[in-house]
Amino acid sequence: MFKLKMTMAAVVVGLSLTGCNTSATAETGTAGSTASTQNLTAADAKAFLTRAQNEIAKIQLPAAHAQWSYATNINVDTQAVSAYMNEQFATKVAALAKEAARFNDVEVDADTRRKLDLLRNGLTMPPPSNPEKAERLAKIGSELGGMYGSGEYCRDDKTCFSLVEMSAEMATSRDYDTLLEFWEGWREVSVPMKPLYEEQVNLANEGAAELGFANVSELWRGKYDMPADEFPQELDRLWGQVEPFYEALHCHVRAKLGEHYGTDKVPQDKPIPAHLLGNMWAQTWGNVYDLVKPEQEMKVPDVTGALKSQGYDEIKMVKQAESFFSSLGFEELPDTFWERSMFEKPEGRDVQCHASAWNLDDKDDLRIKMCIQKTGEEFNVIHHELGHNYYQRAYKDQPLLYRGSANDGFHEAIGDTIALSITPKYLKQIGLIDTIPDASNDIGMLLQVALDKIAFIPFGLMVDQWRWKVLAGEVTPENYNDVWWELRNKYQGVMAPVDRPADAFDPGAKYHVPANVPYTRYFLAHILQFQFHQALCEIAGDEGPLNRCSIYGSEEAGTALNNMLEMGMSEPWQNALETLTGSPKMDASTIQAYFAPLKTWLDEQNQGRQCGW
Ligand code: X8Z
Ligand code: ZN
Repeated sequence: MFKLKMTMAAVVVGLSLTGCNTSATAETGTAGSTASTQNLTAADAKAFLTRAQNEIAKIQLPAAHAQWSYATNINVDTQAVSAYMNEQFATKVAALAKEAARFNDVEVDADTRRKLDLLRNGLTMPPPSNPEKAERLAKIGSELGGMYGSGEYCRDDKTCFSLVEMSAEMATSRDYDTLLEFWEGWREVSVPMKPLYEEQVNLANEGAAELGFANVSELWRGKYDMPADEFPQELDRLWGQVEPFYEALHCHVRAKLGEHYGTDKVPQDKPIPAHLLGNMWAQTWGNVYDLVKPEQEMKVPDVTGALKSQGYDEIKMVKQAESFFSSLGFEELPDTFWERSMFEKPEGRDVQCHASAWNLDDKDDLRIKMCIQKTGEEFNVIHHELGHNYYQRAYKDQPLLYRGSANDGFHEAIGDTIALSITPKYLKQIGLIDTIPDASNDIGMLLQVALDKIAFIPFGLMVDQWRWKVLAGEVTPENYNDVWWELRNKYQGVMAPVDRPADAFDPGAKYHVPANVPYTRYFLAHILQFQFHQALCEIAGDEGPLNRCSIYGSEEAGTALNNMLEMGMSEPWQNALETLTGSPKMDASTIQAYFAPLKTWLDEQNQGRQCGW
């Protein structure tokens, strides 16, 4: 759909602008009024949708180019143009969304109703119809994005560090104080975001109310082919399936970190200090594998080392990822992808390094934007981004309102699903390792995967637990930071390593908060990718355990995957899921099956330990 054409950045378009199409807004601003709905027919609805999609298509193209220019070159000029284009785009869509509401009581076929609904709830941060407010909302969106993208931490002696540099330190340093310095340092960037964020919430809630939503929280929760109020229970159900496993992992990791840093630094009855887990946000823990690995020697492929010793550069990493998709039967990426993508952090200008994938023209202008680091972790991110690109290309011939993923979790799951096939078997096939470790090494390999995938799940859940409360006005600015840490504690068992200053706005130090990218999608993706992987392994005829399966080279698996991708969002996500997996239900039991031997091992390790926090 329109907001998804750039996967992440499109969301930014969807949110940050406003528009000034005041006259359009004023004319159509009487959504649902009796006067405007009289005598409307199903044919009127279809005609309206044709016009709406044409109008959106026309404006989304220049908006996308403006957004790309800004994200790859942050300066005062690109910021002004992107804010303006975002404003135009969002105002247009908001006006059309109000027009769509005129058909609420008109009897129309299911396809027409679905498109009208998608139009109504398509924006992420809908602008109010008041043009000054719409303009302000767009400006705030661009400004917050710029503050994050150009953010850096400087020491008193004026040596400065980018997020990329600090992330590399967080991954590799084992020095408590260095980790703490960078952890605190990066969180200085978000302090000035707070008043802007607060203002943005209020403006977008005004826009949501004009569209008939109680608030933006309801709008966000309402995008899942089920009532908005039932969706959180669905998430609770899934989290309940994973929680015991997460607690076992947490218990083991805390014990091992306690051995390394001392139990005075890592108390064994409290949440884990957030700076010790190998990641700026403690969202993935794979980088501390060496501290928590089994005592018995285990061979776990060192992808970072292999990439280095084989002289992989950024382009070669992307080519290798492309070739996986090609082996499944997907067409190669176009020349323009290679010409226009940003693979490296350019010298001498600020850019938005947070990885994203784009389709600027909804046809073939596919690109990724990354500041690729030559690590195994980033090799996975490349697959993640290409998954977005192949999805975008698969649904490009759908009507504009159906150009998007079945639900947003699907978009985030595709590349990760492919990356789950980066198993020793595959690494040997492409020559990155020489021998496939035998089954006695599986616990090590499962632990490595779990540190990234299982550790992520509660983080993927808590970010929007916070935002939904904020967007619904249940949490007010005085409590933004405290509630953030309450949720970090509750779901992740992670705590701030030091008392946070009164003006801290720690949520703003996570990209998706200033960028307004909803986050529940990643929680869903972490459940879905295991379901997809299992289904594809079965289709590919790989009968080994799931953690050893690779679908590399299986055109049957590729075809099955493509059949789902091509549907875009033309049907409820439950149907898309059923198309690939045979079941319409999201289900974490595949995760339980995938990691079952590790769970047994963790439970043994944890015997005699006091778990929980
Ligand atoms: O933001 C991303 C992708 C782009 S959609 C790199 N991810 C989340 C994050 O980095 O926080 C992927 C997993 C979680
Ligand atoms: Zn993504």
